[in-house]
Amino acid sequence: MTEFFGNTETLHEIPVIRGFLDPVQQQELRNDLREVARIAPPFSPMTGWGKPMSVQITAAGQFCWYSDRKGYRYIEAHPQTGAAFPAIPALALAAWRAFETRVDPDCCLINHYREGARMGLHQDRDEADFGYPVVSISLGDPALFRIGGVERKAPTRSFWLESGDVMALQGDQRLAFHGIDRIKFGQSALLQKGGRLNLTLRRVAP
Ligand code: MD6
Ligand code: FE
Repeated sequence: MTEFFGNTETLHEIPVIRGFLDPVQQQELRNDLREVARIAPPFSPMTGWGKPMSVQITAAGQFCWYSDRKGYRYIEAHPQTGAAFPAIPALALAAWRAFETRVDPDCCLINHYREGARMGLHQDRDEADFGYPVVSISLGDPALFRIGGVERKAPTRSFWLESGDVMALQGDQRLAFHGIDRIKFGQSALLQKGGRLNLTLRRVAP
């Protein structure tokens, strides 16, 4: 049985478990994700205005989020290989279960931030049931996370997410706008070439 440490704090009303994954668990999950990336190579989806996103994405589980000229949607086969996505790593499932025990996630979206990558303010609203949380795991370099309200113009606040931290958007915050302003590239030695991995666990199907 794996044991988890870490302290839950509530940052601006967002539950964050600092150090949910200890350094050895972070390495184990990183190794599992290397295998996921070998089977399902990361790609850069197109934004709504025809520019590729600065993050590269891939997924584990049944579904992967996808975007092209036709819009946003979840897909069940890799856009280049046509293969199904690999199984969700055990440590990622453990992070989900810290917040939601009724059902397991069917999507673990993996975002890779290289130097200078960011993610604009967005809502996660392509899933069937907003009663389930979206649970996030951070690995590698620290990232400045920004979150506002359910309306784009609501005021925002920011905090840093570090390697091993787990947090969730749930309840009233499930549809809050959020994004990543920047990462501190080169701070962490977890990833060979530096940068940051963010995993978001979701329930896409009802
Ligand atoms: C990131 N996170 O941390 C981007 N979405 O790189 C997200 O977009 C996110 O952290 C839904 C719930 C939690 C998140
Ligand atoms: Fe998101």
